[in-house]
Amino acid sequence: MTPGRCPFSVASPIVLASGPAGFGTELAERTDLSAIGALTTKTVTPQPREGNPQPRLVDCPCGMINSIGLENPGFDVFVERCLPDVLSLPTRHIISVAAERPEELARMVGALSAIEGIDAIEINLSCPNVDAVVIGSDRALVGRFTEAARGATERPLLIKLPGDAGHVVASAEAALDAGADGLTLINSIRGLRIDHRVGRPMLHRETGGLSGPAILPIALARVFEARKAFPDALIVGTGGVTDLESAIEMMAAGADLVGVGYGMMANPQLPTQLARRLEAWLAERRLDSVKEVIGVAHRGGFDVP
Ligand code: RRO
Repeated sequence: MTPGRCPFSVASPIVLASGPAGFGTELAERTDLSAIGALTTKTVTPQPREGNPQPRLVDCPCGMINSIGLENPGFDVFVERCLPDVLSLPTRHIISVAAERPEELARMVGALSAIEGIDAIEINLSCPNVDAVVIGSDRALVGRFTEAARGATERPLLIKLPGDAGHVVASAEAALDAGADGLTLINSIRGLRIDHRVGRPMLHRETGGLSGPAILPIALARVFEARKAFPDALIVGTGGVTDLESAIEMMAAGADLVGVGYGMMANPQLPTQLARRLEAWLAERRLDSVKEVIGVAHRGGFDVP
């Protein structure tokens, strides 16, 4: 199927969000990736990064906070040693990259552009675990980074923006004006937990990114606002989707594709289960296509007898 504005066909609108699935190879041993729409790889950066010191994961009611800190082997090692395995996985491949400078971003995107089998490139401008300014919160920076990436590839380009920093529709407009094909909304939301017994932050880095059902309403609002402002943009809605109902909500808000991240950490089978349940639900409701669901909240909802 080709949901909404997606430039390539997918087995399902359910996709794996960047992060928890890593580069997908371990997950592939435990679940059928051909049933899901796409795998988005963990973000890679120009240089290798060790990530933040432990502890860097903490539970929350309705979610968790991570401060992984962009741990990755670096772009060159990723391309040489990991990417061939990623591209052999039986699903669509969205490769996530981040950089501190537009020139570095252009180098990575240009190199990816020359490799067959990459279906889209996601530019992560919204990692909450960096000391520098979150690029996605500043529309001028979003424009500059998107322009650099656009100049280096003709592949579908997604810009991943934060849900909680700056004016998301303004940043989205800057990305689309600079030539992005679509938006991934949203990243995790900056959060904090304190160990009440000792009165200190529970994560070594203090704050981190909150994900899980706790952020679903925030993600829905950003997707809804972006869909209203940009009827033709491809939107990947990510944030707190853990069941069929929340996946339908995300599509109704305007998402063409629905990213699952947190939900697959507890249950690696969740994305394939969701893909199956969505298909069964569409058949049960006698909906011919997911296009009838995507953005339905902007069109007065379903005709419910
Ligand atoms: O690695 C991380 O700390 C991280 C990244 Br790159 C991101 O985009 N979102 C997140 O919650 N954690």
